[in-house]
Amino acid sequence: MAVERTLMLIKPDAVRKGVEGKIIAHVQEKGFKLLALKKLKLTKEQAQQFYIVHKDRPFYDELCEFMSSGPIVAMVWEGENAISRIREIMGATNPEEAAEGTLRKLYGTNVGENAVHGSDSPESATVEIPFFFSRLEIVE
Ligand code: 3AN
Repeated sequence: MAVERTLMLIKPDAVRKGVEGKIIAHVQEKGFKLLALKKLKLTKEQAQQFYIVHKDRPFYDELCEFMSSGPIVAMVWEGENAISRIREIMGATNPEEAAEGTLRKLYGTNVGENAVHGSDSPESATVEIPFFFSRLEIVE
């Protein structure tokens, strides 16, 4: 078991639904520690940069349009195996296929607008955390 840090985003669909507090409480109740949190709105260019690994996928433009369509909440969470465990708590990409009780099942809209993002590997977390937070903003 390793203590890890992961970046999580509450996407514009979930912010529009007003479920930010429920999502934060859900992750806290699973035993993770919140180290950083902010609400912000990405420009389309910033969304393109954040999702650059998906640039060749057919949904890239739609994804960046959506992610810049309204405010999001960015968070850093810490805990044992936080990266894979928070992905489990989030559920499958498509909310219709996500397991009962997962965040995407509870709060997702559709496969593109699926309520939350979580880093998918230690390498991703290492890039994604500093995309949103400076070292001084991450409080243990
Ligand atoms: P995950 O976020 O579950 O790791 P990825 O990495 O396959 O999923 O996709 C990144 C993001 O791209 C998803 N969270 C979702 O918002 C969007 N996305 C994935 N598949 C589709 C699709 N078929 N159509 C539209 N958007 C998609």
